[in-house]
Amino acid sequence: MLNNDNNNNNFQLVNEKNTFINIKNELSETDKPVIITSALPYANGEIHIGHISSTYLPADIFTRFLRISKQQVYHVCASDDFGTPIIIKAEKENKRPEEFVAYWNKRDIEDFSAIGISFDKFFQTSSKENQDFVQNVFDKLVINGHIYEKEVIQFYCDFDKKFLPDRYVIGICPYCKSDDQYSDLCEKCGRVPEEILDPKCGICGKPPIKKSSNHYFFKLSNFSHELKEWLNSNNNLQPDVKNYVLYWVNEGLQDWDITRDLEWGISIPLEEAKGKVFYGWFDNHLCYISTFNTLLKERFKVSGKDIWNNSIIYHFIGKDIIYHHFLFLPAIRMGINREYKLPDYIPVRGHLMLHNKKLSKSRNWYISLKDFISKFNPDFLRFYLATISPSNQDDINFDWDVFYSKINNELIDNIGNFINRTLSFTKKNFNGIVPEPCIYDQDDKNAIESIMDISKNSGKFLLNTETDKALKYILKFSNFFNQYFQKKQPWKNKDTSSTTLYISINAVRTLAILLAPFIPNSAEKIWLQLTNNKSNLWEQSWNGSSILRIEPGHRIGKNSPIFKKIEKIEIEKEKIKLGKNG
Ligand code: B3M
Ligand code: ZN
Repeated sequence: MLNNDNNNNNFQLVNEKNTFINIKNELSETDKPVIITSALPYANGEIHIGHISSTYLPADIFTRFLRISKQQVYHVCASDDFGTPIIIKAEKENKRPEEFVAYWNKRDIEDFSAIGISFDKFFQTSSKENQDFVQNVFDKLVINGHIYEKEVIQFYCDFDKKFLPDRYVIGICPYCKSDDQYSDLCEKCGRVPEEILDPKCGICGKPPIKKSSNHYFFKLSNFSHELKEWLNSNNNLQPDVKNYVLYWVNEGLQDWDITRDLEWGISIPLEEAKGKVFYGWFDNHLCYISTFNTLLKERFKVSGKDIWNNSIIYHFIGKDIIYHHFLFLPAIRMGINREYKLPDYIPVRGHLMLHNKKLSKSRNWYISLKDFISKFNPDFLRFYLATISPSNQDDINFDWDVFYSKINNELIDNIGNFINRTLSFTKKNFNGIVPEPCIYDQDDKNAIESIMDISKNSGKFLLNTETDKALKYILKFSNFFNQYFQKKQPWKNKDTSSTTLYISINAVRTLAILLAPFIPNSAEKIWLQLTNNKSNLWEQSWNGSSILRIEPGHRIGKNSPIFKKIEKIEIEKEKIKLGKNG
């Protein structure tokens, strides 16, 4: 890689184009735009660290990585505004549902931006644009013969005077016989029960009565064959997930009731369906598309459809909504003749446990994002979660002691220490000016080699949405440089210290770029201290990171430690607080 005739300081990179690993060339369909969606949070409560770990952080790291590698990328999301729980909670607070969801939509935006989740647009399923889009899709499904009307007997609570859809009927799953399951989703076996056994009203606990009502059904069963074909032919889907979705299809798919007798929802565009709205799971995933369309219209005054169909599509989700994303979502797109293409990737992530117990808002066993970031640097949460999250659906565990040691030992003692010692040494001994390198020995050559290789190695994993593996490489890189610095002892070896620092400063530059998707705020700080220039931040793309770009003579900015260590006492406080809830 390095054309170094002996130990002169005249080394050159052999033709940049050939030696660079052009990350973009490794993207299978290179220049296509990438559309990333994150599952929509319900607009009825605060975002907690479990949401961040299963969906928003993996999606955001991926988005930021593509952005700095100059890929055209759009990350969209929205609040999921409909559903009975929202109506009930709004009622309790004496608010109209519109007001209630507007509050949570705003809170979500604040919370997400506080932890650096960077959406291109965060919309609402109750937006006019989504309502129009959903009604239009329904009309097309009707024309294509995929909708039929049927009388259904529904649960109704005579005490609460409400039809009790979905989450408001609790009972025994007819498939796996687990009790205490929702009528629309068994959390034990992941299936959507046709009819739950031994039903109870989720509000008052009394057994509900049955009442009849006319509903509209989507003929999911029409799509078994096409779904199987799609699942079998899409090699980007996680094989384990694909296998049990195929198993569900082989068991036989039930048609899907997409109507609810409620006032709050997207109304069904048929005269005879007055007072009925769509089930939230009919409209929410369509909001991925309507949000993207709205974004394109706002940003470029163009329709989104062509770009959608010419893009690589990723839907990031948690594992409890596999059924909806692998069956309902594709079938509905098939039902409108794939006017909008199906996803290429559906990265599925597991749950986050808290000290080995399942998160639960009702038992107060969770950590809200707002609470977390009021006490700790938001990048600490991003770093910790990114190091422990595999690119599969295994559950992971949040543990305060592990958090403490990962941040203090890996992020700060390893990465922070290397950056700080390099920059402060330059300040003290070279007046803040990057020195002219002199001789290169084998260690120096190895160090340069590792700067050349790192973006290829970590970029490869990031492209595959394997964020934990990418981060491990970066930690190894930083560790290598700590050892290099230690071994070269620039404080003693005055004759070689300029080479050591020249190379180390360029390693810091590389670290700033590599870390940007993971810990964006801290990476900006590193960049600022290094370049003294905020305006051309990231003008160097990921592709260009494998090169010594900071030239001798450059004056670095003011430096101070990037991170502040966590005190043991802060962790003990959090553990005591948890202990009270557990
Ligand atoms: N609002 C949240 C969930 O069930 C649900 C996701 C919708 S994604 C289209 O986790
Ligand atoms: Zn009741």
